[in-house]
Amino acid sequence: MKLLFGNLKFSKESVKTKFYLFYLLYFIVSALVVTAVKRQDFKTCEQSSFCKRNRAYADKLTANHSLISPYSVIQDSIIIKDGIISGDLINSENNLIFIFELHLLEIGAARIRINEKNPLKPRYDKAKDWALIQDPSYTLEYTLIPSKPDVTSLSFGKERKQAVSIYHSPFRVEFLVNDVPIITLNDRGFLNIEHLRKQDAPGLVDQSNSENDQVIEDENDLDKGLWKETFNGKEDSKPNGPESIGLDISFPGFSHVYGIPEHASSLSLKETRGGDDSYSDPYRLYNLDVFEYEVDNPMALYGSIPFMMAHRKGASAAVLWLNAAETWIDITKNKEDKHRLSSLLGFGKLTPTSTSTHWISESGVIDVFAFLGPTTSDIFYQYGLLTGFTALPQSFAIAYHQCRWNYLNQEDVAEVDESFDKYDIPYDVIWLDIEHTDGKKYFTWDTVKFPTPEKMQTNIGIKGRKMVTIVDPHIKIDDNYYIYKEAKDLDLFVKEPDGRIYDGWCWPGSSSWVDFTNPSAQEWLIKKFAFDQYKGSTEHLFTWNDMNEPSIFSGPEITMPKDLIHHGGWEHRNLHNLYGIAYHSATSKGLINRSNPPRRPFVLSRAFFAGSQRYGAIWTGDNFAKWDHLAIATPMLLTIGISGLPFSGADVGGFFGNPDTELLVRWYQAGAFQPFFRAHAHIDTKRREPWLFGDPYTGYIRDIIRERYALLPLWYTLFHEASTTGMPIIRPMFTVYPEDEETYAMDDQFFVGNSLLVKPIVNEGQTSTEVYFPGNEIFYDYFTLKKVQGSGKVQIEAPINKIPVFLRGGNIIPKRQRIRRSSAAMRTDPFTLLVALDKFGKATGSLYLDDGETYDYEKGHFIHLQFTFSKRKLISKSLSVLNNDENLYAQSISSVRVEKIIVLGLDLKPKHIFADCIDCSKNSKRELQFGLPTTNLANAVIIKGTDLLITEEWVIEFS
Ligand code: NBV
Repeated sequence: MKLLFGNLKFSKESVKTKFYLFYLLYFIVSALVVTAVKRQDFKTCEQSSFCKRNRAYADKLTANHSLISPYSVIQDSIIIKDGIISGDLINSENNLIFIFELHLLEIGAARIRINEKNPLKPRYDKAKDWALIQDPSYTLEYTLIPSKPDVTSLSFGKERKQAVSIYHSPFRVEFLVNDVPIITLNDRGFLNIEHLRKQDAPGLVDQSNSENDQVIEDENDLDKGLWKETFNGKEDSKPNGPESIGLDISFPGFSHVYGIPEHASSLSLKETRGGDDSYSDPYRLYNLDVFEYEVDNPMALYGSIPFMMAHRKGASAAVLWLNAAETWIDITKNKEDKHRLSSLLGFGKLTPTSTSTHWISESGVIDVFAFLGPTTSDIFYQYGLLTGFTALPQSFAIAYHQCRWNYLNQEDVAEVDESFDKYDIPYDVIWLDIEHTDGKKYFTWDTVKFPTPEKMQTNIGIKGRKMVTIVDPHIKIDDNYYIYKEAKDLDLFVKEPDGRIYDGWCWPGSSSWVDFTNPSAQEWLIKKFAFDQYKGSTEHLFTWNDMNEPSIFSGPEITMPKDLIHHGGWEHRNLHNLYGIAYHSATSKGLINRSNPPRRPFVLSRAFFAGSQRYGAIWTGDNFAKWDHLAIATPMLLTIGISGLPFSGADVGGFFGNPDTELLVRWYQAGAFQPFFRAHAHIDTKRREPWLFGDPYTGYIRDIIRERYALLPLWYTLFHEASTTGMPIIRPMFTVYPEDEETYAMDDQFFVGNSLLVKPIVNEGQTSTEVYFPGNEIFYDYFTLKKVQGSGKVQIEAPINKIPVFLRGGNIIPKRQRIRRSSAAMRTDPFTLLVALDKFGKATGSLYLDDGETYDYEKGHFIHLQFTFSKRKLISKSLSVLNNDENLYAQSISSVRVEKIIVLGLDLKPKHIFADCIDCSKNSKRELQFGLPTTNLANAVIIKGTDLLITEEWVIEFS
């Protein structure tokens, strides 16, 4: 406790002191006593007045089929021009007019925007400025389809396979692919835009609520919270009154929807109204620091990506609900055949399930993107073109990270660093949490514990290792703290409605929060990372952004009051979910700019939004050292990955509590197959560095960390793929087997890329597990290289030293098998190719490599190889220019060899193996030595000690 609160100083004002003491006590008690989420700290839909109103509106329409949406297109208002269809809508209940625009986009998507035509004042519309990389271009490839007078239909895309129909009255939009509807908007009539109004405007308030009078018994209840809302004694002044938006989005014929992270929930999203296994609350998107979060829960967590994907046989579709205010999403599934689907999809008499979703946001405009696929990879690409692909990280960032709250001092850091060498365990990054600072003043050092930070970083830097320090967004109110002083003088802080700087409570005590949505604040923070500004920082130092939801101990729901004011006069309620990305973005740019020429940044953030993938990695926050938290990490990370943010991980070992040895070993095994691989622990937990457990456990941990290092070439190649195509790095089964319905809800096993099937063991005492091997394909045990017998569900042995991992026939994966102390030490190590043949004797794979640090790859300094095995020939071809004098990277590794090739599954054993170069004049055909191990079932051929260069194109023939 002393460590936690030792540096807190109290305000002189006694009232304030009492207030702070209350929170201090509250957090001490929370930390010590409570072992479960405090639900009462966080709102339910019922307690969030706009959510309640919109749910009630939906209930009214659902209960009474004669009621229809009051929104319709005003006759003759539709204009079609340059890929935009626009028109006016009228709400017949209050005669208010709205404008809608439908943009047909070049990327194979469409966008619908709806706003008030004459709002009292502008509604917030800036989420797009943070989420999108640019305003997407409209396609001119479209054709008007003749239809009834009250329907406007167009087909679009090069082959006109996509179509949209706008039904005028009631207003409804339907997207079709190959004439089959895949997304419909306002199908159920839940469109609801609470127009901006004056509180005393006669009739207006009543009018908005008259909509609810048939179903809601206590009408007054819905009036509550229109102009003022109180939660847990904290008042939201709501000067703008009600301003929510709601819309239903249906996916006809789809029984599974995915996405909308972050929730500790399953991959295939659950029903939130009426289903058998239903949650009672909608999924909530509101970036929150939920202390000791529970699994299997739709409660909001640290990040929000309002992206949802639907998938069924033959089709995938997705939507992005571009809104950064508090958002709730209800999900229902129904078996009614309202959509002509049975015949269209060839279901015969079977009625397909459809999924209907209801999106409710507190403020802003309706801005929805519909991605029309038709495949999941098309959607990943379309979404990436819109919000940006993940930034290619430095290579150290995908290796192993060692963290704890906190490494105590420089000696501790040195000892941990040396112990990794002593116990022969590779690691790349050591992390320092909040205790490294002088009184939680970020960008400073506790000079007693860390007197020579530069020296400390150099000491680990010379081993090729890095350090990360935490930089949180709460800024201690202290005129002697240069960061506070500068931000105050530059007028960068978030304000109270009355114009005073907001003063809240966080780790340093009284704190203020910089408004990173202000461009001047972005500019300012970027500069703070310059080496001469952040004293004690070196090129070996990288950054961790925590608490950026933002987490505020004294705030409502442990976050920022919604009526605080940001740049441009916008209330916090409009942009809450952007605070984290705005902070992450400036931090990441700061790290890029501090070096000349620029270097790739590494910034881990806890809060995120659509587009955060451009700035770095995220993690799933404060999990528990419990088996169910280990289990939930897989669906959580898969969900985040398919929502455009592939670089994510969960604290290995579990943040709270002490894992027993078995749990820790299992967690390392799972973590080694997460894109971001970091062990972390709460300050009150026992030390748990890998060597503290003794053999055989330390050995098991060592083995799996080493395996991660051996597979770094595969991981890096997958990061490159993600950064150019949007493909997730770890992939749900349904994205790899889109036609296999068995996989649609599967979230306890997954693929790394398309080649490694992983099933983490997540139950105590478990030593075998059922793995699903789809598609009648060949799989090989990754560790023993033996062929898996059988397909479908197969029982697999999984003793404590083994995580079930399988290599899928048809794939070639690159590895580096020399054991080193860090990834940097592997830079010029030779490669091993693991070739796993499918039943046709074929396989493909690739390898992407560059310097792993700079942006030189943008200028052609990289190698990208394509490996193919077919007709008993293995060919390595380059997808880029290798021999160019200007490819400095290729030059720098020109002596690196492929030293070993293992081929699994050859039908006939080879008698001779010859290697030759491709397209080269020299006569270089030579015979290679090989071995034929007899002990395994996979007909393995092992070629060792080859002289094949990684920077040459070559062919190997198995005769
Ligand atoms: O900075 C301390 C911790 C950090 O270790 C953790 O990873 C974050 O998620 N931080 C939260 C604040 C305190 C949590 C109880």
